[in-house]
Amino acid sequence: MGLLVALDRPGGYEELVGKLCSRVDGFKLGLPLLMARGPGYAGLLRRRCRDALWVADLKLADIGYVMRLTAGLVAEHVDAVIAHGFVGVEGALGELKDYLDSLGKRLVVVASMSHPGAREAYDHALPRILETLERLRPWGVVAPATRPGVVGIVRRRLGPGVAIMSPGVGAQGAEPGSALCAGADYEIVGRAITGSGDPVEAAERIRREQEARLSNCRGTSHGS
Ligand code: O7M
Repeated sequence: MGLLVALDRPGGYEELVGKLCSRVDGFKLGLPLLMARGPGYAGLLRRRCRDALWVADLKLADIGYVMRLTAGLVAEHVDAVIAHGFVGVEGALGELKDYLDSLGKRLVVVASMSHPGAREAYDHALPRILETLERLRPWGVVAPATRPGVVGIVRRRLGPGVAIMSPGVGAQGAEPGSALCAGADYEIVGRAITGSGDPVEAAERIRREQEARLSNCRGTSHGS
């Protein structure tokens, strides 16, 4: 059971990361924050919480050459980098994965998204993206907590060896634990924690809700 906090809004997060460090599993750094503060800020935050999983959410979608250049700017400061799944393996995700492998870093690929517009194109592409993921075998995959059915499809297709992280819990309406019940390893939560008057209390409450829902669904469906 995992909780990743999305740090998106440009701002200072040193104190928050220190407070949340023992309560969450990792942090996902969004583009607005990385663009405003620069890639080195990821390293500065990381020093506040070394054992957490640190993910740069660049949502890369380009040719391999450019994705490697972009990922290379931040890779030394994080454990994993996120790219879009629709760009394909040859000349794109395959090159990025080889590059990150050579640095000892992990690739996380978006299978589908959490917002309603994902139904317009992304969901139609899911069968093809699953083929890409089967060939590529990235360390992690992003699938939407707002549509746990998609999380289940990804888990069944890729098996237990991939880390699934699911955004959409809280501000976008998904309940804590709903994606975990569908097979995700981590739920990504941004505003419900970072926008709360008491982020520590919010993170602890979400943890409790994840645990409650997970023990409930495991009890009723044996975790399937
Ligand atoms: O909890 P929120 O809604 O404040 O933030 C959600 C975070 O998850 C935010 O950082 C988004 O960029 C991210 N996200 C989505 O909301 N939907 C997606 O489909 C995918 C992501 C994501 O993390 O992609 C890697």
